[in-house]
Amino acid sequence: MSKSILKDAFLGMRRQEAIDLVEKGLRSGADPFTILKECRQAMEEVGKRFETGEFFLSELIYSAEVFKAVSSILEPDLTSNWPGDESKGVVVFGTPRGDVHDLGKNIVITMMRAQGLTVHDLGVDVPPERFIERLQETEAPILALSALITPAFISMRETISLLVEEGLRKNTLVIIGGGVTTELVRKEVGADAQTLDPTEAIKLCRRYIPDRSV
Ligand code: B12
Repeated sequence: MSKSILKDAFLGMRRQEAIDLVEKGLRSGADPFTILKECRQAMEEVGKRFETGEFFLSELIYSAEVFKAVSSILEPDLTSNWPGDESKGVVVFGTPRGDVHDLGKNIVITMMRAQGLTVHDLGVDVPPERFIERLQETEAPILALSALITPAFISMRETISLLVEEGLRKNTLVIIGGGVTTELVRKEVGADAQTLDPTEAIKLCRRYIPDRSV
């Protein structure tokens, strides 16, 4: 499947065409992870056009609908091609206060669950206290935070500060992701790891879990 055709369907807000292209791509053996990456890049372009004023909020909202439709088609393939693994683990996951973006978070959660991780999804706009409460209730060793807007960095930092205050920081792996995050952001907010790649995130969790359980 040509990358630009799929991107054009996203940018043209042609939901059905995007669905057809993804279905056709999967049928012809295209890598689902590559298709996901192309969709993400298309969404990035939607964001850029929104920033420049070429697109409005309506396009931002509709592109999310296109993405949701496409990701539900991709999900079975994204979650079925992994080698089996014994390690199980518990993750508390959410989008921090001030941010309501959840498309990327939901994809990562689907993939984590398919890999045997138990994920407590707290949803979006989650205040720091709720993350801490849930970590205490579940004794989860991993906290995953997704951020798509820069104000969410402040909430991430507040959440991590609260982890420190509550004495949980040392025993919690904090992993962040989402379009606006970078290695620099990781350092600034005090997280342990940052990635945009769900596969990498699952590997990080797996590497961490056996260490904590012994
Ligand atoms: C769709 C969209 C929306 C939708 C969101 C719908 C939804 N249910 O999520 C709606 C319309 C609601 C929306 C609202 C707004 N948005 Co918006 N939105 C986007 C857009 C176009 C796409 C985001 C997306 O879903 N991408 C696709 C997913 C799959 O990618 P992803 O989230 O990055 O996830 C991948 C990885 O990062 C990773 N990942 C994600 N989370 C995590 C977490 C962990 C732990 C790990 C390991 C990995 C991981 O997994 C995914 C794998 O592919 C982006 C543009 C962009 N550059 O991303 C703007 C963007 C994020 N939005 C933006 C803005 C400004 C807004 C609004 C303020 C607009 C407004 N004026 O109201 C509001 C903010 C509302 C709020 N308080 O949060 C800006 C943010 C700018 C900034 N730096 O702060 C962007 C960058 C657009 C832009 N360039 O201006 N938006």
